[in-house]
Amino acid sequence: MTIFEEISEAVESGKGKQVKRLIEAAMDDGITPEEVLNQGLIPAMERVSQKYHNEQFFVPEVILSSRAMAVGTTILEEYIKEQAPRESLGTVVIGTVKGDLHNIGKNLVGMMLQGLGLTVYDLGYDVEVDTFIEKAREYQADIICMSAMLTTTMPEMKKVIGKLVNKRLREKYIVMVGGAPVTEAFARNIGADIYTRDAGSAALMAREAVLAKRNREAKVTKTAGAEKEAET
Ligand code: B12
Repeated sequence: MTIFEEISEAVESGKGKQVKRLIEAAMDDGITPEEVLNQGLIPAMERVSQKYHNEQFFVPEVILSSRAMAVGTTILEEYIKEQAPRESLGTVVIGTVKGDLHNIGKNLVGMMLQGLGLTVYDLGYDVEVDTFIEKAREYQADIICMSAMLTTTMPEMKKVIGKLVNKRLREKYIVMVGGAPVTEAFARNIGADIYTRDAGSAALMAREAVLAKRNREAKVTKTAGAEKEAET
C-alpha cells in the first residue's frame, strides 16, 4: 500500500490518530501537502460519499470519517500556511451557509486559498446572511466565499447577494459560490461572480479575481488623482 492509500484508508475508517501519524510521516518524507490532499484525503471522502450513497455507510460512519478528515486538514493547513507567500494578496471571508453543517469542502477551499497567499477568515458553518456581510466589512474582505451542500440551503446564497445589493455593497466584493449541488447556471442566476467545482480551481480563480480588482482600484485612484491635478 502506498502512503496515500494508507492515509485514505485511515480517513475512511475514521482513525484520526493514524491519519495524524501518517501525514506527519509523509511530510517528513518530503511529500507535499497538496499531494496528500489530492491523492490521500480527497479520494477518501469520495469513497465515503460513494459508500453513503450505496448504503454501505450510514451517518455514524460518515461522522467518524469526517472527523478523521478534519484531523488531516488541520495538520495540512499548518504546513500550507508555512509555505504560503509572506505578503497577503487579499482577504477572504468564507463560510457554509445558514442551515448547513457540511464543512469539509469549505475547509479545503479555505486551505487552498491560504496556500496561494490570501488571508482567510473562516466563519464556520451555519452562517447567517448578516454575518457574511458584517464580517466582510469588518475584515475589509475582497471576496465573500459561500459553500452549500444541501439543495435546501442553496437559496441562502441568493439572500446574501440580495442583501449586498440592498445595502449598496454588491460592487465592493467578489462573490464566489460552490458546493456539490451548486452549478455554474445557478451561480449565474443568483448573480455570483465566480463558481468552480473544486478547491484547487477555486483558489486559482480567486487569485485572478483579486488581482483584477486591484488593477481596477489602481485605475480609479489614478483617474481621480489626474482629475484633481487638472482642477488645480
Ligand atoms: C460528509 C457528509 C455529511 C457529514 C458532514 C460532516 C462535515 N463536517 O462536513 C454529516 C454526517 C454531518 C452529514 C449530515 C447531513 N447530510 Co450529508 N453528506 C456528506 C457527504 C457523504 C460528503 C460531503 C463531503 O464532505 N464531500 C467531500 C468534499 C471534499 O467535497 P465537497 O463538500 O463537495 O467540496 C468540494 C466542492 O464541492 C467544492 N466546494 C465546496 N464548497 C465550496 C465553496 C466555494 C466557494 C467553491 C468555489 C467551491 C466549493 O470544493 C470542494 C473540494 O474540492 C455527502 C455526499 C456527497 N455526494 O457530497 C452527503 C450529502 C451532502 N448529505 C446529504 C444529506 C441529506 C445530509 C443530512 C440531511 C442527512 C440526515 N438525514 O441527517 C444531514 C444534514 C445536516 C445539515 N443540516 O447540514 C445529501 C444532500 C442531498 C441534497 N441534495 O440536498 C448528500 C448529497 C448525501 C446524499 N446523496 O443524500 N453529511
